[in-house]
Amino acid sequence: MSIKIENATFLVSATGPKGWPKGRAPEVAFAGRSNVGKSSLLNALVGRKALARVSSTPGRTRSLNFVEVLLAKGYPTRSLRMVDLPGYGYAKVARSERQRWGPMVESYVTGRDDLVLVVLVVDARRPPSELDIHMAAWLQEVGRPWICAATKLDKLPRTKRSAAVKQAQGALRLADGQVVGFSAPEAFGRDPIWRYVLDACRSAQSRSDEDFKEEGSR
Ligand SMILES: Nc1nc2c(ncn2[C@@H]2O[C@H](COP(=O)(O)OP(=O)(O)OP(=O)(O)O)[C@@H](O)[C@H]2O)c(=O)[nH]1
Ligand SMILES: [Mg+2]
Repeated sequence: MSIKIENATFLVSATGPKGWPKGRAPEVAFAGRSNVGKSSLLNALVGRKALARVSSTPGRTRSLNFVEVLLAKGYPTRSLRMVDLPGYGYAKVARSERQRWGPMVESYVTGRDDLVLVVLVVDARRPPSELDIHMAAWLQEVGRPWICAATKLDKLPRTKRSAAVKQAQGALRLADGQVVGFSAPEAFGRDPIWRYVLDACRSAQSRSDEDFKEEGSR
């Protein structure tokens, strides 16, 4: 499967619920440590170089950045949004900035009705950090569907890649296949992530169709 995207555009940058886009569409959010490669992963998924800003300075993404993605005709979900979340764990970000991170991400992940999937991005070259494990446990606790992308896999020799993915899977307590090995420059890992994204959109859609039917029959 190679996803066919008709268009992808930067929508809006928001620091709180008032700035979140109006109008319903399934959303997929990318969470993870600062500088791990969230924005690069988002860009690689939609096949665009600079929709979400990538930088050499960690902690660059400081608000929620919404990207609108329109898929080609024939997909059950044509329109969805991808949300680049600010990264955690960067010590040099001012304390005041770090204090804003919690509520900004927390209110979105717990309160956004249209959030159908969170992709937790970790660095394939090292074991998930305490903060990553904490984040995973929190996603589990709030009951959001989530998967993990172990990125920068191109920086590991081929012989070490599957062990790195397995290590992340164990540390984050995920099932087989739920950690996807990824590389932005080599663009691998795109297909399995898209499969999760489309599945999540589809199950959210059928849930909301059922709610609709139930409302009608009441
Ligand atoms: N080799 C390699 N480098 C990558 C990959 N993904 C990201 N990078 C590099 O890692 C750095 C950080 O990437 P970003 O995508 O800006 O990371 P981020 O998680 O969005 O960072 P913040 O927004 O600061 O939290 C950049 O220099 C990227 O070019 C990858 O898959 N492989
Ligand atoms: Mg970023």
